[in-house]
Amino acid sequence: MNNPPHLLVTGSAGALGRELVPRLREAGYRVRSLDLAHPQDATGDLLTGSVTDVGLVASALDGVDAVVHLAGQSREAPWEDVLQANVQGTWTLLDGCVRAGVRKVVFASSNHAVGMVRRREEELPADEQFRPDSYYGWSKSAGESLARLFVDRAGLDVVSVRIGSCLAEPGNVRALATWMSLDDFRRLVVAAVDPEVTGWHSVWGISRNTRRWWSLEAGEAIGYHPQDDSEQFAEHVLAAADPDEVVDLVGGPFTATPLGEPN
Ligand code: 15L
Repeated sequence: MNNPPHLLVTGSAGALGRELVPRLREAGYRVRSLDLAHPQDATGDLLTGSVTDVGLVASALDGVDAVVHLAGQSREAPWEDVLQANVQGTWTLLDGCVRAGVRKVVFASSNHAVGMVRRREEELPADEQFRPDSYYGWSKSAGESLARLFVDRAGLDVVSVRIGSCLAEPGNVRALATWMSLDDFRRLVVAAVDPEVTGWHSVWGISRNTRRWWSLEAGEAIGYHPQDDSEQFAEHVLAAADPDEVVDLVGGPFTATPLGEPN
């Protein structure tokens, strides 16, 4: 790769960030990390503080070519927390990008933006209409909508990823369909930060799972060609299956959690 883009990863110390950053570095990317706190053994270009801090975000964006925005609440949480971390944080980042002249943003949205959608015969497109399952899911739909505003009105290029279950291994029956391997996540980010991917794109963040019911088409269109399949874990997962597990709604267990109560 000639001259890979210089990246900022927000939420770099979170569950996804701490897996993604080393993989991107290994793939040859220069990465700056921003999080509320960093692990003691963290190395490299680190900035510490909140993504809602306008001054800090301006410093974090200085000199980078693209941002992978993972920071924020990643599960159900009280309304005020969700608003602050996910809505205010995403606005601060997007507005900061415009001011800093950073055009490309990869936005970590979530399947929970459409969590109440029920499985149907045809695969779900990656731009399925919003139907959040939680305050958290709503905040991701708000983030997508805000990002689209910044594409249309301020000329940003945004790839919004409706992430499924991004883990080392799928932990339940639902995740056999919704799993994204950590290496496929890196493949997706590498595809998305390519400067030739412009405008607005919404894609599903899943692997090439045999049991998937969300479409890979929009991802493939931007060059995301997942290589992993949860099927290798199926026997083990099915042997421990919970008969009451919610598997026919996109959002699975989030669809039954009381609103605002951490799950
Ligand atoms: C998410 O959005 C969460 O951040 C993650 O913790 C998982 O629960 C995932 O969705 C999922 O739906 O499996």
